[in-house]
Amino acid sequence: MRVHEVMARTLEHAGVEAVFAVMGDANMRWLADLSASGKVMTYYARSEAGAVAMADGWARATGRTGICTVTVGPGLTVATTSLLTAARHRTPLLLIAGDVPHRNRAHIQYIDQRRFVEAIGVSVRDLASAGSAADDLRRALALAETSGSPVVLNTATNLQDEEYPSELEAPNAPVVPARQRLGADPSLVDRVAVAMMQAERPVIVAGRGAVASGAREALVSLADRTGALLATTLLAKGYFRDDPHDVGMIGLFATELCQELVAEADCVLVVGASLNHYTTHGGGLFPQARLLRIDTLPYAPADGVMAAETYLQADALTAVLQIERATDGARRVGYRVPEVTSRIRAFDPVNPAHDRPYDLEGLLDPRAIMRIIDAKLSDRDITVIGMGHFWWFPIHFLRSRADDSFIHTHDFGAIGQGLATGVGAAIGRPDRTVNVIEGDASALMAIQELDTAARYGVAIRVFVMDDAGVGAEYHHLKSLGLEPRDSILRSPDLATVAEGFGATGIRVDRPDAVELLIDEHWEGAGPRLFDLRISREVLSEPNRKLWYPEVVAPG
Ligand SMILES: Cc1ncc(C[n+]2csc(CCOP(=O)(O)OP(=O)(O)O)c2C)c(N)n1
Ligand SMILES: [Mg+2]
Repeated sequence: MRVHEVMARTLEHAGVEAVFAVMGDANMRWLADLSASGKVMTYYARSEAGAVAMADGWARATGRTGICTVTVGPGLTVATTSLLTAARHRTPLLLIAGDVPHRNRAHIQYIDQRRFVEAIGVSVRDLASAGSAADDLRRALALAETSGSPVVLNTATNLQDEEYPSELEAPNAPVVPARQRLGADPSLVDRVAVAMMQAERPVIVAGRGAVASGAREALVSLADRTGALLATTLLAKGYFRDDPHDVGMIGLFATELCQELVAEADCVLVVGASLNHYTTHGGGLFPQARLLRIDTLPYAPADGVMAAETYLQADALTAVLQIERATDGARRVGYRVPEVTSRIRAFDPVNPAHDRPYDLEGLLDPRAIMRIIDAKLSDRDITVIGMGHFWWFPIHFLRSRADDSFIHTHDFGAIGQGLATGVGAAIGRPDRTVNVIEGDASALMAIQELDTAARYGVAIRVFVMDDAGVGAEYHHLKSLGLEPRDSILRSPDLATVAEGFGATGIRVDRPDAVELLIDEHWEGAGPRLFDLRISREVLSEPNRKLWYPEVVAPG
């Protein structure tokens, strides 16, 4: 048996379900082997950036390790931005890259792939020899899974062509043992419990690590005991939905009420969130608070982020249960005084009465569109959100219905990641419906993946917030007093473009027809792209705060 066949069989033995690929000379052999036995579904994307983003979306939506493959050299370089997005998100992902034969530097597609991948901070392994091929592949898979991050495996074509020197046997035990929950050091747990019980105005902030750990009930119970208010980061948006003490998201997307209350906190317990410049308002989010943190990762001080007084390196659920056991059994009012609870109850962040008026010049109002979509979403929907000026609209106006209602793609600050991530998520979760919300410039960076969605009959809704231009730059230039003209770019007829790919394209440009058109194509086979011709004038509130800090209250 040749090594390329060993690679295919090893993936099958590992229970791999889906591989996202762009075929090239350096990965075609084992892809052909996979196809011949038909045990693993292979999805061919239209660009390597798309293939990797699809594997990332698949992994995020299924909670499993995403598998993708690209050919040597340019295959890998085209994939880079998506690989970095997955790395920043810490998505478990294996990227099997072809590599030139015999490290031949004269090969036109040669780059030092190891150094290239190392330079972007991603783990890299090589297929070392024909005899170690199965082990090398298994180890790379296990590393992706246990590190919870992407791994690139370079596979030189000369090795793929060699004869495997022994019989290939399926492993008789799982390659990776079951995940474990690590508890916190009891002496540190006591410190956190005492700090929380002493606090007058405690706040608990949950991040994606809390969600992954299933810590909601334990956090609500600890908050009830300590009188804490509940908040989340963007990645855990809506985790405490329906709780009367939920103040929503901290950071760039926080509401005025959340910002005011969190700013007054005297003790903040952050659970499963890495805290960055954006979540902490450049480090100044809770100036008076003692900061306590729980995270599975080793403590890593970040620039501009306040230091934690106590840091528990532990699983969120396990540590929170430990903290509650260590409290003295008393129940405290804490931050839940009547004045605060009634302010939270009375606050409606999406009340249309608070919408600022704009001259829309006959175009659509992005806020109105979001309200229409929000009314139609259910707990079966997963919504993938890109980044750009438009992203505040879905983030602010769409409510979460389930802990996994949203997938965000801004991890590396790259636009253009939403569409392919959404296609991968939809392939991974046929039991759910995936919606993608992208900007026009972002959608056009990956529009060819609509073809992938159409080819595989992926029933996905793509909403393009089409302001005919790079809206983020339009508003930023204006705020700097500079000419915004160059940020305006005519949009092509995206509905016709979609039809060309075999998708359904719906141009939505009349305010009175929005609801009807969205309704008509809400359900359907294959991808549907809604080209929503919105006004670029409606400024997002976070951008207003960033760029026009002197304008505060809505009006
Ligand atoms: C790959 C990449 N290129 C460029 C940028 C800079 N950038 C940030 S937001 C943005 C505008 C995106 O336009 P669009 O998708 O139409 O969304 P809008 O801002 O118009 O709502 C751009 C170009 C980036 N972040 N990433
Ligand atoms: Mg735009």
